[in-house]
Amino acid sequence: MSGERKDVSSLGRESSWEGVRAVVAGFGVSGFSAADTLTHLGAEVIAVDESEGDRERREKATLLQILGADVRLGEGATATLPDDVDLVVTSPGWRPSTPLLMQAADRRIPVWGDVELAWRLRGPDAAPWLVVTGTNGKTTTVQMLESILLAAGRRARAVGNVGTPVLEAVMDPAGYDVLAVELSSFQLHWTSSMSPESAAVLNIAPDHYDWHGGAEPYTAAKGRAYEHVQRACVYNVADPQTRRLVEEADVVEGARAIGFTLGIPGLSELGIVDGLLADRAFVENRAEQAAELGSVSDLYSDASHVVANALAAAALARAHGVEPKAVRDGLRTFRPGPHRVAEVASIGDVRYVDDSKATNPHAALASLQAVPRAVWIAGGLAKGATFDDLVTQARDRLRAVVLIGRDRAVIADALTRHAPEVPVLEVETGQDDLMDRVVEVASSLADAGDTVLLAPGCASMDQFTDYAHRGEAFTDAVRRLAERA
Ligand code: UMA
Repeated sequence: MSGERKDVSSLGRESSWEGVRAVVAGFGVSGFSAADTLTHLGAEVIAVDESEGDRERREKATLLQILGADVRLGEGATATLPDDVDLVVTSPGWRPSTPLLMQAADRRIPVWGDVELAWRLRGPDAAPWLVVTGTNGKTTTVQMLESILLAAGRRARAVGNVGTPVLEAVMDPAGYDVLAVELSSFQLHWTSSMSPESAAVLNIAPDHYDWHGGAEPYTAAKGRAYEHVQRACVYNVADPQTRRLVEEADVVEGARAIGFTLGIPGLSELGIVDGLLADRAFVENRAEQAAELGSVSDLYSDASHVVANALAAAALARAHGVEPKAVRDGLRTFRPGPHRVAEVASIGDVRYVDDSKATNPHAALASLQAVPRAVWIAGGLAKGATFDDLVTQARDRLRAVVLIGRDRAVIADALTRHAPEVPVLEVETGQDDLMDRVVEVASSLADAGDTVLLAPGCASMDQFTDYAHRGEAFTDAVRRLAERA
């Protein structure tokens, strides 16, 4: 190794990045945005990814190479950290135990996530961040929040884990008034200097333990959302862990703790009174008054997790200064994205519902609790989670279970332990017509009034590209079944 390492700790948007040698780990959505931004700032960028990827990725690589970056794609490209590196910017999917990141730790090279880089590159009049995290509901919540902010006339955008990298919004020359930022536990793990205007942790349940190494580090990563919050730390009254994280956070003097509850709100809380969303936190006379933020019937669903998400989004918007009317209008016009409790068809008195987005047991349980009786389709990659709680709580709603995917035995074992009376059928992996077979088996087990529910409680990548691909395969198979019926 040669050359003295450059200190990157105080570099921002206006600094000179010339001569800074930065390795970008991963060339997916966030890796490209990081490599592109750093190249434009004048850094010497080496982007590495273990996979060559598709044509689009190779075209992006060519583009960056023309701009002067060194893009190394394919097997072996990520094995060794190059010499003379000043900074590593990692993609969220990379585990801290990945050899390249371990080498960076051994050599005491700073490792930032793309979100940390984005925070450091905000301009002097940058848009404040309203951060949303939690095991489930964060994408829906951040999109509800975006809808409210737009209804209030703000130039706002939902960014982060929802799909658009935060860096893209931060570097956008047109700028925004405010950003609704969804952050995953992976992104939070690599974030340290962020100081959001407000932040909400919606709930905490087992997920991604394989990445973080257990419950404690996973929860701690979620808690980072509250660090350095300026105005409001929004927590879930029904989930004491979220409140504890607020209490443990080092916030800016004057920041408030704001609860949301499905019950009647106390002081400094948002909640429900006679079917109305009520704010007892951001009103003049909190002791005696509440502001009405619309009605539960305005929401696209009255399922309890949807109401809870709406209250959290409303709390962040109210902390930002949004008027009650805009909260109501934004929530009323909001519709969720596909594969989130989406009704696909009704065939002979049986409903078919696609909740492929339910990628952990907590989300799958919320889905099961919204139907009286289900033929439940589950399985995939369990990510270290267990299903005992889910089966115990949902047992009485299960007509039957159809299991798919690599970790299906984890669910089968929990069913044997806690619901031995429920019929369980396993559909072998690796079949071309997997979802046709699954839907056929599920429909043969369903009675009139039942719901065939795809809420896998697992990630999809053992059999599908992602949860959307899995949901589309299910939807297509149900449509084919409807045509035959
Ligand atoms: N890679 C390696 N070596 C590794 C691991 C990954 O080379 O050891 C490469 C892969 O080949 C791939 C790239 O790194 O090309 C992937 O990076 P990534 O997995 O971090 O994915 P991105 O494309 O950068 O997308 C990420 C988020 N992905 C994950 O957190 C896994 C996206 O969230 C997010 O939308 C995007 O940044 C923009 O911020 C997706 C997600 O599944 C939707 N999130 C998880 C969830 O919601 O449960 C957390």
